[in-house]
Amino acid sequence: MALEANVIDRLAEHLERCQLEVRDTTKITDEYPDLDWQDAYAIQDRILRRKCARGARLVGLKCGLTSHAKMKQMGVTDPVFGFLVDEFAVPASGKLERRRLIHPKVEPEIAFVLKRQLQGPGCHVAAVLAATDFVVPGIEVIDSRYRDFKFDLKSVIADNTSAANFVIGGVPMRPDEVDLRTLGVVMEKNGQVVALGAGASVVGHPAAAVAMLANHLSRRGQCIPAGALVLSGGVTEAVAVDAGDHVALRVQHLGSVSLRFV
Ligand code: OOG
Ligand code: MG
Repeated sequence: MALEANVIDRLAEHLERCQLEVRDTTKITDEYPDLDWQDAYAIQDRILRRKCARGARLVGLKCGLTSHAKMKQMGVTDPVFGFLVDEFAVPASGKLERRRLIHPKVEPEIAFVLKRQLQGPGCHVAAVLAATDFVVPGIEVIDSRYRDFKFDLKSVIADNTSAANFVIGGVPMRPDEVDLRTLGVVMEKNGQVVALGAGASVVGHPAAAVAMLANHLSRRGQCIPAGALVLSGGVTEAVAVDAGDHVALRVQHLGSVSLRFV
């Protein structure tokens, strides 16, 4: 760790306030260029602790920047991982208030719900499939707290990988009922197709992203707990949204899920 504990606390408080007060900020590596990977995840952990202290519940985890489309869009090279709490969840076909977000974007995701915990190191696609109860379509709403959505990997990790909201829905399927690599994904905004892809866009197989998450956590002495919801990462580029927009995601065999920005 390169930063003092009090600096970690201060940066966590700053980033979380930006989220709660709906304002953007410069990226934290501008002020702390020596910030290391451990510091970045420590800041994220402090944000989670702040939320839990106020009564939030950890409900899942997310993988980010797991597709080439997303890496290219954001100008980065490696996946990142974040947390999901209950207050991020939006009911299926529900509404989200635009004024609570800085500059929201939506992305299509394949979500996993685990029936058994996943422990790395050495976690792989088959272990993920064996531990998965079901998969469902999900729309993630990301909202970087950084100005103009511009960041580097350490800054975005500290900012809980831009997590803001998510909605899951459609038809839950067991992982042996579908081929997750060839699943077609269609996202529409106001009835127009805005993003198209297939499961394999996510590191070759969406379950491989979940395995990467388990292996990442094992380096920090953690695992993915049973019952966790895991977003495997945007299949396509994220699409900007505004008040009045209706977003629908259709995933082959898994039905559809939607939300509206008001
Ligand atoms: C970082 C979060 C990326 C995904 O699915 O790739 C992410 C960002 O693009 O702001 O959630
Ligand atoms: Mg995402």
